[in-house]
Amino acid sequence: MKRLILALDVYERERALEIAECTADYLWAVKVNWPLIIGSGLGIITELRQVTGLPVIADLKLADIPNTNRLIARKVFDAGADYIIAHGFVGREGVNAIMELGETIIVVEMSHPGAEEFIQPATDKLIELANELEPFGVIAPATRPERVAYIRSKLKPGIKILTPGVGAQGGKAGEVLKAGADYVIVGRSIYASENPREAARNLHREIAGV
Ligand code: O7E
Repeated sequence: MKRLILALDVYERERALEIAECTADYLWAVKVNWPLIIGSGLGIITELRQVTGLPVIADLKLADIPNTNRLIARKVFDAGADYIIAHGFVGREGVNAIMELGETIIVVEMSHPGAEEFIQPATDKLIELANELEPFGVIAPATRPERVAYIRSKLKPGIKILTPGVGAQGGKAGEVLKAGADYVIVGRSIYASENPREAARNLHREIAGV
């Protein structure tokens, strides 16, 4: 089973397509964030699907009023995104507006040190929100495997846990998968390496060995 998600945080269309194509064999999905959408336009989502045949996750971390979330999500799903990532702290209506249009992933905790300031104190409530709405998955920090284990223990079975923070931010794929993550999200350790295909293959092997 493939459990690796590529965080394709480059600006340039050509480079993005090249990296996605050469790593696709080892990926479950490709995640696009604002850098690539700003650099290459929304059409990159359609192109990535065509080139890789993989699901595309639009990591927009939507955090707006329901109507604006809906307006954005409609265009992004129309462009071919399979999943959209949203913040839950705006309240259930904001998340629901996206879930009515397609598969959604809710952030319950983030991977950077600053996540301890505002997000971590709200994690329990965000887990409750996820358990109520039953999205495809939630985002949890690969940099804190003990928090992933905690989130897994509180989260309804069936809701997937996707974890960014492996590699450049210090997280280890093996540790976080053992803690209960379903997928790991990796950016710089793949796209900024000299040989992205080899980097993805090595991660894929590490994951397969768990
Ligand atoms: O550190 P890297 O280069 O491996 O990239 C990690 C990617 O995951 C990058 O796109 C970043 O924006 C994203 N991310 C985190 O690093 N930490 C988080 O807490 C959340 C995300 C993320 O994927 O957001 C989903 C909401």
